[in-house]
Amino acid sequence: MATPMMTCFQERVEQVIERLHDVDAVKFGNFTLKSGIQSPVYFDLRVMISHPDIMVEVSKLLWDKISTSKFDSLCGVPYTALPIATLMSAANDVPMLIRRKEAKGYGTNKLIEGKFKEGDSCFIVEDVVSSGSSILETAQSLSSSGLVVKEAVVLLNREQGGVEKLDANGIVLHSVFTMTDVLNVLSKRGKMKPDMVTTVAEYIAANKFQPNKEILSAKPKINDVLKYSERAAMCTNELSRRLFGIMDKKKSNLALSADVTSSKELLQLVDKTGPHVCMVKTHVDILEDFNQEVVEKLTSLAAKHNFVLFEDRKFADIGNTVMHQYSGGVYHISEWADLINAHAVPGPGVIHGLKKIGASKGRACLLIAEMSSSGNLAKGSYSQDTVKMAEENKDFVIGFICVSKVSSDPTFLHMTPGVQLEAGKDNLGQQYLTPSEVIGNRGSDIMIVGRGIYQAQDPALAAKQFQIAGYDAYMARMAEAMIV
Ligand code: 5IU
Repeated sequence: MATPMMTCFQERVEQVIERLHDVDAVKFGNFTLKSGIQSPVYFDLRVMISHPDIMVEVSKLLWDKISTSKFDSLCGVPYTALPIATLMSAANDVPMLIRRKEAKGYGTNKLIEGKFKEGDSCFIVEDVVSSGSSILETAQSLSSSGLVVKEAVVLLNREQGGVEKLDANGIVLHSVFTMTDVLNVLSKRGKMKPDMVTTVAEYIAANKFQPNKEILSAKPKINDVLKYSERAAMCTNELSRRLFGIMDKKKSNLALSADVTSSKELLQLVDKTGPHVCMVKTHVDILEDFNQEVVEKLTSLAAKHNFVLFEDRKFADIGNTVMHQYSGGVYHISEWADLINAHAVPGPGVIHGLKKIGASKGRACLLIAEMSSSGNLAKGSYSQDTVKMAEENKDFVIGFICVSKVSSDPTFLHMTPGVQLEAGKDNLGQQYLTPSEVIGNRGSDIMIVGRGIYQAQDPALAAKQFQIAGYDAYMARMAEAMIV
C-alpha cells in the first residue's frame, strides 16, 4: 500500500503532467521526430521556462527524487535543465556546476565552470532522456575533469534505452515519470480521446527498449566488442600489433598532433604529454629549426613513453617520386617515422613506392579515406575505392584516416582527426567532433588531437583529459555493444 508521502508525491506528479499538457509541452497528433520516426506524441519541455510555477514544481519533484542521495554538486544538461538545476541548487543550498557546450577557445578554456576538487561527486539533472547519450556525454566531460558521476535524475524517461545505457556505464538514472505515466495520467483525466490513447499506447510498446529482444536479433559489430588486446593478437603487421598493445597497456586511444614550429617546444610538449598518448603525429616540415638531432630525441621520447611516431606527410605522388620523398631529402622520414600516410588519388603505385622503402624497416602506412575539413572531396566512391586499395595492400597499409567507420576488418585501424572536447569548427574549415562521438558513436579507434592539447594552458592536463574521455568512450562503446 502506498504511504501518504508517496501518494502526495504521486498526486503532484499527476498535476505536473496535466499542467505540461495544458501548456502544450505534451502534444498529441502526427509528428515527424528529428530521427525521421513518425510519432503520435511530441514533447517540447522547453516551453516550461515560460511558466515559472511549473519550473518551480518540477525542480521540487526532481529534488524529492534525489534528496536521499549524497553528492557535492548538481550539473544541469544544457539547455532546459540548466535553469531547473539552478532552482534546485538555490532552494537546497547545493552548489552547481555548468558544463560548457561550446569551447571558449581562449582564456582558461575550462570545460566545467564552478568550483570543485578532484574526486567530488556530481549529480546530473536533465529534463528528458531517450537513449541516454546527452547525459553520458555530460558525465564523460565531468569525469574527464576529475568529478565522479554515479547518478542522474530526469523529469521524463521516454523508455527508449536510457536507463540501460547509463547503467552499463555505471550511472543510476532516477526519473520522476515515464512516457507510460504520461499516457495513463492524461487518459485517466480525460485529456485524450480514446482512439489516441490506443495509438500512443501502441507507439510506446513498439518503441520501448527491450534488451532481450535486441540481444537476440542484433549482431554485434566485431570491432566494437573486441578488446585492443584481442585485436593485437589478430594482426599480422608488426606495427599494428604493437600499437594495439600500447593502447591496451596505456589505456589510451589518443594521438597527439604536435603541430608546433620550434624543436624545443616540440620536444617539451611531447615529453610532457607522452604518458597519456599511444601515438605522436608530427609535421616535421613546419619546424623552423629542423635537424637530425630533433628526430633522434623524438625517437628516444617514443621509447621512453612507449608511443608510435607518425609523420603526417600525406604522400600523393607517383611511386617513384614518393620513394625519394620518403627516404631522402632533408627529413629522411623512413629512418625514424614508424607510420606515414598517403592519399589514394595517384592509385596503388603510391603504396608500392612507399612499401619498397618502408616494409623492410618494419614501417607501415595509413590511407586517407576521408578528411575532417568541410567541403573535402574524399567521400562516397572515392572513400570506398581507398578501402579496397588498402585491402589489396594489407602487408603495408594498416588502416585509415577517416571520420567514420569505413571497414569492419578488426585488424584495420581507424584514426580520426578534428577532435576537441566540444564540437565546433575553426575559421579555416576544420570541423571538430567530441571523443564520445568519434570513439563511441562512430567507432573510430584513435582520435587525433592537436590544438585541443598544445594550445591548452596545461597541455599535460589536457592530454590526460582527452585520454580519459577517449578511453571512457571506448569502454562505453564496448558496454553498449554487449547490450544492443
Ligand atoms: N588532419 C586533419 N584533418 C584531416 C587530415 C589531417 O585535421 O582530414 I588527413 C591533421 C591536421 C592537423 C591535425 O595536423 O590533424 C588536427 O589538428 P587540430 O586538432 O589542431 O585541428
